[in-house]
Amino acid sequence: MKLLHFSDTHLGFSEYTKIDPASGLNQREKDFYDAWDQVVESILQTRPDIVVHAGDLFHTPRPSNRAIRVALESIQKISDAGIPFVIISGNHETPRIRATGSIFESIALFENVYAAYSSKYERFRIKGIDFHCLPHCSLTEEMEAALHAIKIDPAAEKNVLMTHGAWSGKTFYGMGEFNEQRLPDIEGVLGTTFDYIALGHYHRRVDIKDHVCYSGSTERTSFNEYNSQCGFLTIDLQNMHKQYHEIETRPMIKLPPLDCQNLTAVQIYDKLNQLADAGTENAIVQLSLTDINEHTFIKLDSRAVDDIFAKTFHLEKQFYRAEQSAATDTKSSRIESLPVEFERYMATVTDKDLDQKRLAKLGMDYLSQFE
Ligand SMILES: [Mn+2]
Repeated sequence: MKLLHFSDTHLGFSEYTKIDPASGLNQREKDFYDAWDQVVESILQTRPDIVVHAGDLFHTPRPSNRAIRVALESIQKISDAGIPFVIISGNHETPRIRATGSIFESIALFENVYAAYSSKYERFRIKGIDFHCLPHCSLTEEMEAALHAIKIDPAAEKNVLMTHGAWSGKTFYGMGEFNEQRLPDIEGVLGTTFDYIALGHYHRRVDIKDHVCYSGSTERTSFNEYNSQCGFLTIDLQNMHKQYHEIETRPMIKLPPLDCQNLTAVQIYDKLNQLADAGTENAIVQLSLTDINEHTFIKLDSRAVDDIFAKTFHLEKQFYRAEQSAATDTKSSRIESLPVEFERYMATVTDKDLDQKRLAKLGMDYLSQFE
């Protein structure tokens, strides 16, 4: 019994201003469709027994007509091929207001498609296997309720859990998004073991345990993912043999910071020419020049740097003057989602007169109400 697990396809994502001349589409938007097409191709060619998508099919709750067409056309093909397709909604496509309705209502109309998108637990039995689905829930209480609604039927041959969120064990697998869902060790909470847990949300391919896996995304939505692979997983549920299949995507490169101390502008251009020649063609590139002395800084021509990297797809430049570099050497801090920041703050509160537990709970409740 072969499962194909993919996630976080973010159809409809677009960035930068480059247009694909043939289609007139934003080129980054097209990159995401191309990545999706590669997975769909593979599904139709290798014909896994069941396909699971662990959320963030679309980048937004109201995807563009084009994004909808790309998704429906492919899902129609998978449906016509008789391959069951199980999908849950992620935080990116779940509407904040229920009255908006979900695009998944349309997807669920296809034969062989099983979609869970109503902020509650749903279970589908396909080919003897139970798929326990926990889609993104808008409220923490809904997630709690969904989690405790999970029921194992002894008649099922195998049990697969699908969910979308940030696994929070020793490591926190978050994306730093405001509305992301924190997932506890679900097996620990329920005292149940699943044959496989298909996770979505975290864009890197990670095994939490041998049978608890993030497949990662099929394209990169930010520089945080510059060194991650893009692709999908196949899992044989009989022998738990897993295989990761990388797909071809636009390279995203974070060049090592160039220390410009004691360099003249001309020397900097020389170094940049070498860097640009080392495989930055068609790539999204982040470049940072540090410790530029005042004199050089004035002479440095931003357009000349652009010209050196003319063959890149997109160049993101950061120039730091000598004193600025010193300032940025101080401990960098990253702002996470509000609940994470609140927890961090609570960990620093040492006032003995406070009921810490109660305060933490109250705070979390307010935050989730606000969300
Ligand atoms: Mn995502």
